[in-house]
Amino acid sequence: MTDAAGSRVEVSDLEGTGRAFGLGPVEVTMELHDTGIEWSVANRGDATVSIRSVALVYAVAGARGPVRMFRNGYQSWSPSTVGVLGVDVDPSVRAGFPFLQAVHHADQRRARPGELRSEWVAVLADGWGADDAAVLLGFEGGSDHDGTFRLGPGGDGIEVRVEAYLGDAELGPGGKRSLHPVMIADGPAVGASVMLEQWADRAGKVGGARVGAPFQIGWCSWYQYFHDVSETDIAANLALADRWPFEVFQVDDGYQRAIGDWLETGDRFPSDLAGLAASISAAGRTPGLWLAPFLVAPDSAVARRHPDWIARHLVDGVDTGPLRTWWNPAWGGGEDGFMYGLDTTHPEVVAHLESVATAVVDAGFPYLKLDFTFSPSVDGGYHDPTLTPAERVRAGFAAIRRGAGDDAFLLGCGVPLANVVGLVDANRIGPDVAPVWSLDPADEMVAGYLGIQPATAHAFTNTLTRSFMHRRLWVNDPDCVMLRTEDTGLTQAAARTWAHAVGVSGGMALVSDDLSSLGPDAHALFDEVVALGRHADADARDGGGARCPDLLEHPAPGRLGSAAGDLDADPLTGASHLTTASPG
Ligand code: 9PG
Repeated sequence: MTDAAGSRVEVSDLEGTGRAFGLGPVEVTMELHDTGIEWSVANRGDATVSIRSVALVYAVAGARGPVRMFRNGYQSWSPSTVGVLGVDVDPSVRAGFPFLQAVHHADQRRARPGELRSEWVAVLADGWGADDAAVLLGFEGGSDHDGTFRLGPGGDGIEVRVEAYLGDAELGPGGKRSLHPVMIADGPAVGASVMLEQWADRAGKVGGARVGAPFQIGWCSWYQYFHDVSETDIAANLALADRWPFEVFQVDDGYQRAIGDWLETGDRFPSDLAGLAASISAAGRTPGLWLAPFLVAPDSAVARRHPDWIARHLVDGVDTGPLRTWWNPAWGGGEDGFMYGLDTTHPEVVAHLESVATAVVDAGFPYLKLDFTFSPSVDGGYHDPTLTPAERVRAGFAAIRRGAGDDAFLLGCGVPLANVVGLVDANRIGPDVAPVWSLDPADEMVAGYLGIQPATAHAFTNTLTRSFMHRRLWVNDPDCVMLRTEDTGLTQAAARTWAHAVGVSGGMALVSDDLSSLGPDAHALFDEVVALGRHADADARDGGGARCPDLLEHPAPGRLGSAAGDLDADPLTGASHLTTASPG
């Protein structure tokens, strides 16, 4: 077998249509149109090749600069912000930490020095003026492979690489893969959000997006109880829920016996899953459950019984053991908190995921939060090496959808967003909130990656910059509002800013506080969030929805407008002003 791993097929300054060219046995065919690129890659040789990526490189001439890029992050928690070429640095360049890079980028390798990247879609603009020219580049899909745009120095000026990322997927002799077409559109920088909406409309249609779920109002256990949540906590909050408009009551991380053993509850939950769901249903709420379906703790029953279900860690092609895809000491697991990644290309794993999903729905949970789902995208040895990372992620989600049924509400989290259109109903679109607005640079845990750490400002930024995704690709989950007024580092003004952003966005409205700690002001604020949210979401269903008008004007924008109202915030301090529209 020829292993061309790492080789890049790149084309510079290709003109004309229908041209084919080869590099060794690999042949790329492209048609360039004014409105985009259609392309495919084929193996004309007689041995299997593995392909890391296929890239078309545009040389950009005459940019005055500074050149800006709206950088869409890879997965739910990945920051989505504007970067300036020559000023900002891809976080991987500072980190040099493939374990974390695998979580936040399609390609876990370091970016080139000076290069900025965006996943799935990007907007580029030259200069800082509102009327300056901008161009949108966007892959129409992400089900077959990821797509990365890289803006960097090259030749005498600037290069833009349009990269179909296949992650070393093998292509047999005579094999051919169509690549997702790339859409190209241009307009003034001030219209960046409009171009993104048009792209999302297209990608949603191509991907058969599920965009019809009802407006979501609920309670989630995570941001008050974290891993230590108990059945008593759930019961205490359920007992206080009568005065709240929650439809969903979602049990988050902490109920399970072990990561991977989802059907058994841990010691703090005397009831089994069916009993837990029954208590929530009896209180008139829809039971929701958190799972990290593609992770297994090394000492879980599933990992001990089925060591062959785990992806392998390869070093220069040599198997060095099970693939570790995440680390969380609070989960225990027997290896200092390292978790293994399930191999979603293995037919038995697919059957297992399907049966787990069926079992949790049958136990009474029609709402599933599927977390840490980037796991199958991590580089490693998989049972079927012909699948791309995107296809591995999607295979896992498809199994869960089959098992859970068409009526279940699936919420992706920590999910490579491009990979799951048409399978999920909703996706988390930002990092975790926390009882603090912003972090100090000294809080940075991994060089370059401060933006992924829990902080309300981080969630706020993505809620604005990814507002165009809502009801076009799925329902947006901005993360929970923070209503508490004690034991919090959030000022009341910042808590209101966040609540208003959630409302104006039209995304899911979830509370995650101990309800016994909340007074009339918290009730009033949440009522306001729900009213704003219903209004904005109804408009989104009609093709409108929230828009960030200053998307390209700052690294982190501060404005969000929708049918419900206009929010104007200072992302540095969390201060804001809301102008509400009359109720529609
Ligand atoms: C449960 C939590 C909650 C939360 C999810 C997710 O980068 N990180 O270290 C990181 C850790 C946890 C995390 C997100 C990122 O939280 O977003 O809502 O469900 O898991 O463990």
